[in-house]
Amino acid sequence: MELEQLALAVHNGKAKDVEALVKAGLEEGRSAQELLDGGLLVGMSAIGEKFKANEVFVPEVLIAARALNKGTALLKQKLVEEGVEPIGKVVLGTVQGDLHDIGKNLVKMMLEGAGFSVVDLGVDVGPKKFVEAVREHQPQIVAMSALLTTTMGNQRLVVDALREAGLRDQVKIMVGGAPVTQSFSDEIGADGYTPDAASAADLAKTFVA
Ligand code: B1M
Repeated sequence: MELEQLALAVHNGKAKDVEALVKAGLEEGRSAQELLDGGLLVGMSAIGEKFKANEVFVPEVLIAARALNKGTALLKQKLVEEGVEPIGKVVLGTVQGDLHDIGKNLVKMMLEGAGFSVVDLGVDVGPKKFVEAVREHQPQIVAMSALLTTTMGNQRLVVDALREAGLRDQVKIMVGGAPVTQSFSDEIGADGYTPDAASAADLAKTFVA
């Protein structure tokens, strides 16, 4: 099998092809790392770029992510055996009072597609839970999503709670969601904002580079 075929299968959301190609690659003696970096993540990154450019939309990304997950599930054990480390850890959640999770889930997929491990706290996550998760998981990055003008302010509460807990300087804080802007991010003391999920993964990479 060729790595390009594997990347294309992820890009096109062909989960069964991804499964077959990963199995074939492993049988040919390729490392899990090679299949991940040279195939699966290349395909996911390509779909992310197209999503950013509005050339594909949410359904295509979800289908590609499903195909990616098929591949990573097959590689998981091998990756552990090969000692492959994720490039960083992110604690992610939709803030308190907010139940929207489609965008957050896309951010999660893009982050995982970029090689991060993600601790997903779900929706309606209060400042205390973010603080506890940072203590427990020691991530490099905290990422928050908010879809309502009435909940975006709760991102500030998380920044403040992390500061009060003495954890602010240990993490980079990223914010996003439809009503959020760069100036809002600056105002609440976050480290970065991006308008879409693919650029969120790009920004996260700069934080661990
Ligand atoms: Co609600 N909703 N909703 N809703 N909903 C909106 C957001 C709204 C704009 C609709 C409208 O009135 N036109 C409006 C908000 C108005 C405002 O505050 N300005 C609204 C409202 C008012 C409400 C309720 C209050 C309605 C009611 O009950 N009266 C209620 C609130 C519930 C609550 O949260 N407490 C509510 C409920 C719901 C549903 C449960 C029915 C459902 C959510 C289902 C779910 O998420 N599982 C829902 C939906 C689906 C929407 C719309 C239609 C779509 C949102 C969405 O998923 N978009 C939305 C209207 C719209 O946008 N057309 C609307 C697709 C998603 C991919 O985009 O999440 O923006 P988004 O993510 C983007 C970027 O923002 C970015 O990346 C993604 C793209 O790449 N991004 C990040 C997101 N997080 C990021 C984090 C980052 C970086 C980028 O870094 C960390």
